[in-house]
Amino acid sequence: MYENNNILAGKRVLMLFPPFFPHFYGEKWRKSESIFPPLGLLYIATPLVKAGYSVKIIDLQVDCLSKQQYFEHIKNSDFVLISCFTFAIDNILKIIHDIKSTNTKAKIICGGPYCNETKKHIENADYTLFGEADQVIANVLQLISENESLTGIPGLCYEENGRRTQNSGILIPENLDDVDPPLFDLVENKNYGYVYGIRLKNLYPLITTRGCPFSCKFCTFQNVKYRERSVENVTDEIKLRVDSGAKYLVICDDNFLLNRHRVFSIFDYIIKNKLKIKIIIQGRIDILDYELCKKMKQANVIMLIFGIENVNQDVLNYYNKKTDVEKIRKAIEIINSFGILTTSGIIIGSPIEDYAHFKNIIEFFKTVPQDFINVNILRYQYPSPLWIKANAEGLINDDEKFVYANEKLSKFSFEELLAIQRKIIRSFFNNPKRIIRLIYKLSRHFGPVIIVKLIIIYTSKSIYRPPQDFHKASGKHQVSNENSNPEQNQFY
Ligand code: B12
Ligand code: SF4
Repeated sequence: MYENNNILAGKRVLMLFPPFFPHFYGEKWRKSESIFPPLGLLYIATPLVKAGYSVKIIDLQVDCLSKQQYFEHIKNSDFVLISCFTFAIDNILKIIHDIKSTNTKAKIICGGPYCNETKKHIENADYTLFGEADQVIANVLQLISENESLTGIPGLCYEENGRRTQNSGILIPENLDDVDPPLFDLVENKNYGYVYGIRLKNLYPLITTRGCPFSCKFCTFQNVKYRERSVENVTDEIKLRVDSGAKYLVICDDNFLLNRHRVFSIFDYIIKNKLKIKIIIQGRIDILDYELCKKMKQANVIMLIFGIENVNQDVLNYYNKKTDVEKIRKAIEIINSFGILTTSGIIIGSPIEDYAHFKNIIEFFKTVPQDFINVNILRYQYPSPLWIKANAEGLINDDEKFVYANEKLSKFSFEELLAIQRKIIRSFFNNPKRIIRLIYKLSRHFGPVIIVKLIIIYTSKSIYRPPQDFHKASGKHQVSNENSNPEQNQFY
């Protein structure tokens, strides 16, 4: 049953990636088109496989399990490791309940972004481990197996003699070069690589830095020390992926484009070694200029994905984004001049935004050669600075760990913001020049077939998934239109 048994294989480790949607096995199971496998789990799988454990990864978003299969996996495990995302928390609690009622011997260990952000033990789990677990996980499993003391493991929370103990500190690897790369072999038969409904085969994610030196007010990722892998360590992994058949590489650091010298060195390696790989980069625009774009073009970068968040300077300042609108405009123009695709994430619904701000967003995108946008409604998520402020002001209750902007938190109801979101997206794509440019760029980078696929998807209106899908899963948000103002609705 376990794919990577070796002679040392002893204890069986089941790694679970829970989905956001309510039915995660059985007939009502709903597929999510995921771009990447769960990277955090793949990172911690490497040391466990190395130590001789039999490791199985189940991504409940992409693996369609019958009820029987789901419980079989649980029954046949000595350890169940769960990666915890906030949106999935209700499902995580259900999974823990299922494990406890099926396999009393299995030890449940939780970790991941939700745990790191909330610093809270997951109810009924045996252990919650805070921090980046790469260098400590094998040790934790060994100590548990041998019934040894766990007091030396920083950031581990567990029950001892009927009392909950939380060891002080958390472990994050200082030198990322000491961390083994993620073990993609464990998910090689699963279907990943979906972007806007289209599957790009042989697409791999790459993380070259961890942590972030910025402090955007809406972001939950605060005070995590910024660290870089060395150029050599990164290029070794790039080579490894290319050798194993990768066609696309998505660099999904929060801050890849931060250290100019390092970024140039990585691209120089790709160019010098004529690596046949198409690169997509996610990040900020801080160091972007003509020289860097030229280098990117030579290294076969085909798309840049930015969280620009807004194109109103007062909103950017409100979010503490530390960037300016003119810089954003210039960056998009330069990137476009090299034929590279751009996607930007926009957030609407801050307390200072009114219709004039939304009109500015629409006007801005009429004048810049941007190819795609994602428009998201501002999410107040614990423990972002915005959530903490709104909570202190009594606008969000302690148990509402994520709430979308609504009439209490902004000048608009959630429904009005949804309508504004649609309006911005429609206006963005209702632009023949943009569509022609998009068709040209897409067919150059991905071949003409992609255009047909995109047209089908776009006309069936599934090009973006409205955020209320998550609310259905979490049940936390009440949509209200009590404060709708018909006059203002003219905007829609
Ligand atoms: C790359 C990335 C993505 C990728 C890939 C995600 C994936 N499947 O792994 C894509 C673009 C697909 C993505 C999508 C989303 N993402 Co994302 N993403 C990131 C990003 C930038 C890096 C994640 C990463 O790989 N880090 C490197 C690995 C090594 O770190 P890690 O995942 O945290 O794992 C370490 C520890 O957490 C821990 N750990 C993890 N799991 C477990 C389990 C156990 C048992 C233990 C002990 C330890 C442990 O050890 C790991 C190794 O050190 C982070 C921000 C960040 N810098 O972390 C956001 C982040 C993880 N994403 C986030 C969100 C919200 C999303 C989306 C829901 C966005 C959306 N609205 O659609 C989706 C859904 C993801 C999904 N269902 O797969 C949030 C999560 C917040 C939260 N509390 O849940 C983050 C933190 C960004 C943020 N600040 O808001 N994301
Ligand atoms: S939004 Fe990005 S740049 Fe801003 S704090 Fe979060 S991770 Fe850092």
